[in-house]
Amino acid sequence: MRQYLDLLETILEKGSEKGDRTGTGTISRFGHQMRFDLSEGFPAVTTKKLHLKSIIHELLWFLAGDTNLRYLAQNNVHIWDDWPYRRYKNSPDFQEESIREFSQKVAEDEKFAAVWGELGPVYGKQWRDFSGIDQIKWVVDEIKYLRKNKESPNGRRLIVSAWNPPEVEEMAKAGLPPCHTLFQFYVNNGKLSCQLYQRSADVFLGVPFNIASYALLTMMIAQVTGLEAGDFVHTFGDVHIYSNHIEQVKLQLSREPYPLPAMKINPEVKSIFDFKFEDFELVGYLSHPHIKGIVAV
Ligand code: UFP
Repeated sequence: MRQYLDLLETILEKGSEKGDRTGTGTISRFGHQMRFDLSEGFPAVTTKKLHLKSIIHELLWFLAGDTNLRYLAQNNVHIWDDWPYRRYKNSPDFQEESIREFSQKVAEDEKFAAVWGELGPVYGKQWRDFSGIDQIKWVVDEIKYLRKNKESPNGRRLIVSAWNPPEVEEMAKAGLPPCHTLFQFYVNNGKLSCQLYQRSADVFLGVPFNIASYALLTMMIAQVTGLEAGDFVHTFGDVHIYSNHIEQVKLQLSREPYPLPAMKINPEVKSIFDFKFEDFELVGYLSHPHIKGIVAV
């Protein structure tokens, strides 16, 4: 997958040093765009191993409108643990648990999860209930409607926004204000394309997940609206490499990418809300080994 390696190279060559909220330090650049033609294969990064299981569970969790860590903890997905753990650690309830013990407690103890696993009005809330609007249901219905009524003026208004200004502060408390801020669908020639605007992007750790997640979402929505998957266009605001990921990035740049795998989705599923973990199969995924990196919290 050249596009991802090109992005890494562009930041190393043209980016400049920039401090950040976490105090880690980054090399950053403002504005970038990648395009993936989903008919050419599933855009899974191959220059390190991608943990697709977490991506699928997280996406199903968003689509379910869930904002509590519990479902993720019960499915052994740990990508959101750092933020609620930090909140718990700074509270009087903290009993010296490790982050894994914290996650286990969230999985097993419903009451504990209700207090410490709640992330606030993050993606799931905004996607399914943005001030009372179910944006996912709306966008799917609108795309279906468009297919039948080609002159519909809403064909350029197929937008889902996770950025809800009055709730941004609340999202920041236990989780993060949305990084994938807004996405738009585009229907043409029987194909469904999607463009994401990502306001802030950790290119080593976050971006491989973000690409796969939105590519998958585009394929799922294409399936339930009877369209082919077109392009996934990934547009960035502050796109950065953390200073403690530089070695990992250079290692990736030294690796030769493998051909892209294919994503198989159970064709029986007809509603965007009916997908299950077992409905997805990544076929032919070859990758270089996993590379460790510390997440900036
Ligand atoms: N980040 C991503 N992708 C995500 C996500 C977070 O790259 O899906 F949730 C990174 C971007 C940034 C940090 O490095 O997390 C968020 O920090 P801030 O809110 O200060 O931009």
